[in-house]
Amino acid sequence: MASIEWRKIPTVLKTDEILDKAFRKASKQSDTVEDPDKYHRVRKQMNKMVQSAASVIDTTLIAYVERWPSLNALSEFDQALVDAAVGNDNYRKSLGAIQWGAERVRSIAADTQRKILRLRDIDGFHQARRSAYGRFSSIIEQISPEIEWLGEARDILRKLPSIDSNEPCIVVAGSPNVGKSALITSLSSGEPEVAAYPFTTKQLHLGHFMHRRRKYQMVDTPGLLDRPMVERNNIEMQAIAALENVGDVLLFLIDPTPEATTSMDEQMNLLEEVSGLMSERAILVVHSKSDLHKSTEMEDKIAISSITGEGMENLRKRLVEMIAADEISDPLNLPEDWPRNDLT
Ligand SMILES: Nc1nc2c(ncn2[C@@H]2O[C@H](COP(=O)(O)OP(=O)(O)OP(=O)(O)O)[C@@H](O)[C@H]2O)c(=O)[nH]1
Ligand SMILES: [Mg+2]
Repeated sequence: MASIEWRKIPTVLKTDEILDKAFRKASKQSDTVEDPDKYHRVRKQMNKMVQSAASVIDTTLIAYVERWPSLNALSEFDQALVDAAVGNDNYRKSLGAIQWGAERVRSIAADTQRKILRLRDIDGFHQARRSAYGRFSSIIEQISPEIEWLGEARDILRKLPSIDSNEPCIVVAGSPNVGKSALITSLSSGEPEVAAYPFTTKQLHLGHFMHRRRKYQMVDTPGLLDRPMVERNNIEMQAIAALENVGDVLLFLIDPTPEATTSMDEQMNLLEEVSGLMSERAILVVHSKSDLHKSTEMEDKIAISSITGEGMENLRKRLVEMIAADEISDPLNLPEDWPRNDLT
């Protein structure tokens, strides 16, 4: 599934801007009509105005429906994000209303064309044009709450992180202040992207490193795990559950220093809670801030420092191995050193 480029969603015009644009274009079009006979000229002009106004409105509205991704085509993670950010029901309802508006406008334009063909007087042509304009305005008026909603939703969705679900993704979790963001920054090639989660005021770090031409994405979970499970609201729970869909590996970071914001006991409780949520995901437990403590030489524990870089290469290697181990079961995704007879 391709990732959504929320940032590329075009601006949504205000309702009066849509109508202005349509009526302005229509007047210009009517000026292009040439016919020496006034009766025929007016008839053509009035019809042309209605058809071109309708076409502008229709194209504008349909462009929204088409440029906005259909929710069903989104990954579960993106669906959960959109739901948390703006509400999936509102999303569907608004796009549905806008599509309805476009269809109504098209059908009014077709009716008007037939009517103008039947009419026999200049006043009637003008009258039919005015009536069509009035109906266009009232259709747009009717869907104006949805158009306005779409404009606001765009501003929120633009700030969502874009995760490419075709590439591996590592979700970095842990108690507040353990060094999640610092780890992503340190492991990233280049500056990590900073996005905003809709459900917390905190900033979300999205970084990646490359290994054998694959992009390993890393995403932060700020503010999601700050509170005990029972106090978390629905949206946070949804977001946590969504993590299971996006991540190939959950990297759980523990700050073992005595200065840690959260006690070791509480951090272990959180690890247990999170393990319960991630029924299918591999979890890698990593100790942070190794520059501040003498890393206890536990055989399976990785200790890293985002400041000195200690343990980073080892961590990267482990992540790549864990993700690769997962993928051998996929016959289309052979490991790179897989022997191929057809090449020799
Ligand atoms: N000495 C040392 N300090 C670190 C290291 N990693 C992070 N820190 C410090 O720990 C603090 C928290 O780091 P962050 O990366 O913001 O932690 P976080 O887990 O993202 O915090 P939240 O987003 O608030 O949950 C900052 O003051 C960092 O400078 C490290 O490896 N060594
Ligand atoms: Mg952080």
